[in-house]
Amino acid sequence: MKSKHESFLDLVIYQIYHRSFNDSNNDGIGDIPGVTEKLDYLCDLGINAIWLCPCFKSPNYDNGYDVSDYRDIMDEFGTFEDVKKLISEMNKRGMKLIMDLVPNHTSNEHKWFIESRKSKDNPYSDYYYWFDEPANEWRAEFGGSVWEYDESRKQYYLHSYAVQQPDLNWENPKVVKEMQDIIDFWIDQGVSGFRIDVIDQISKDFSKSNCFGPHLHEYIQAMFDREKTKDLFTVGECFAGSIDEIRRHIDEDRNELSTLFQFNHLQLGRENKWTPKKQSLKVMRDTIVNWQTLFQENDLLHSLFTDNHDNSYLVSRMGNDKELRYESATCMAVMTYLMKGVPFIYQGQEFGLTQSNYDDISCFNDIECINAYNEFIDSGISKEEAIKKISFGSRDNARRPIPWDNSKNYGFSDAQPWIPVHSRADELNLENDMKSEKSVFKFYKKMLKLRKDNVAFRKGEFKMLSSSDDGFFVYTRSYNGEKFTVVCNFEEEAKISFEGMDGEVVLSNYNAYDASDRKDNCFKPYEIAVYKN
Ligand code: TEU
Ligand code: CA
Repeated sequence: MKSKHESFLDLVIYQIYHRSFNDSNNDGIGDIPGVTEKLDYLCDLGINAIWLCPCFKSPNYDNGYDVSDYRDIMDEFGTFEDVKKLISEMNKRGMKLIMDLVPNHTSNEHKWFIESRKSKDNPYSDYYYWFDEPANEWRAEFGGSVWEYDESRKQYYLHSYAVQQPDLNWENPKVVKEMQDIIDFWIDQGVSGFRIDVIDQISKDFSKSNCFGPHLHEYIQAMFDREKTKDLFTVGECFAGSIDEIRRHIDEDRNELSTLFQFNHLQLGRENKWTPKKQSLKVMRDTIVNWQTLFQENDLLHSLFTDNHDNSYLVSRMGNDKELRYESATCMAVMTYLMKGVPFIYQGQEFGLTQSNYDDISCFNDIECINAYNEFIDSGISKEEAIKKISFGSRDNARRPIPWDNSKNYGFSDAQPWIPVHSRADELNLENDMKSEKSVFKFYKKMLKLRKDNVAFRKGEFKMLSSSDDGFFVYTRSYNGEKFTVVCNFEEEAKISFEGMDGEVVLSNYNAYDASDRKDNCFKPYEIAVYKN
């Protein structure tokens, strides 16, 4: 790895869905000053960068992923000055801000679309895809056809997501230029990088697929292969399936992206979006190890994450979020964040938040799950069955207000929050976690410190010692003679013995710091140990 990508291995990124993070002015909606208030908390945890979900002007059909002005801030979230203040407070603490760029689509309330729909020959007419007839049979991510008829222009436009999210036409050089200008505008405000929403979709082939089209890399380079963007950290949301495809996006010599998000491991623990499926951490291990090995062999920068704003917390799908919540949350953290790559921690994960449980559709807000619920009911599925599916799969599971403490509305806001709080907030709030003997937060903090203090965890070689038949996971990280052996046991108690396990225990989730205490090499359910060799 060259020095630029290698330096990104020092980042520890925290993803903030600010609508649900912290409400500073008590209107029930989390906001930018609310993020600023929590910077010291994040520093204490060991975070040095924030990925902030979209905070731009938006009518909020998809909670900010439908942008109506890329250069201004949504009123609910504060002002432009608030963002500048956030950046300057972050700079004081040596933290970097990664903004969320949404280049594939805008809001239908964006000025470009308002103009574009007026006629076939206005300056913005080719900013979107317009056809006289639907060009194909594609289905939109949030239900229905991707083609929507527009009465004023008397044509159909493309929307890969909601009707209110028309896809931009990147074949139009003016669109490319607009996006470059937006990127530059935010660089000038002091932003250090971007997470790029569905980057794989900006080029399409209407006869084949609406992602990975023929001009994709040309467009990515147009955005990021420029003098002004050369120091940015960029992570693309990208469903690349093969290592060759991944290499085309993040090979350092191609000047495209720094890294990308892989999603295979997030599909685990469920049959599909709405139906659970019991699966052991063994499958997760195999998936992680596969990518870890391929990225390492190809000298590519990997991203390490298990949670985000589009999925319920993984601890509930792949771990035990009841009796062994602390153990499984910490075990999954060690499996993930002591690997080689850039860690991304999603809000709430650091104190072991889980899936919520609601049985009334009025407790949900997200466009995807509301549309899906209506489709379930229309297809004859009972209300009980439909709500069970929504409760399991809704993205709102990751979007409930963060329960900070035991005060009113769990410290999120004095006002009624915009969406009902986490159904287990009485039990699972940060204050309780901090007071507990088994604090997930304190464990995360220790783990991140270990990563920070030891270059082996950041730059070191990864090697798996256990085999894929084992009900546990043992690996080493080594760099210039410095070496650590990491043991993660899964749900069944197991005898584990490998070279390297005689070293000093530097991290444990069972308080088993003295290796000589361990009887018969026995590891308890979800027990982890990290040995320094
Ligand atoms: O998500 C795109 C994406 O990958 C979807 O297919 C995702 O699986 C979706 O959440 C369905 O559950 C990105 C954003 O992360 C998401 O929040 C936005 O809604 C979407 O793009 C459209 O901008
Ligand atoms: Ca607010």
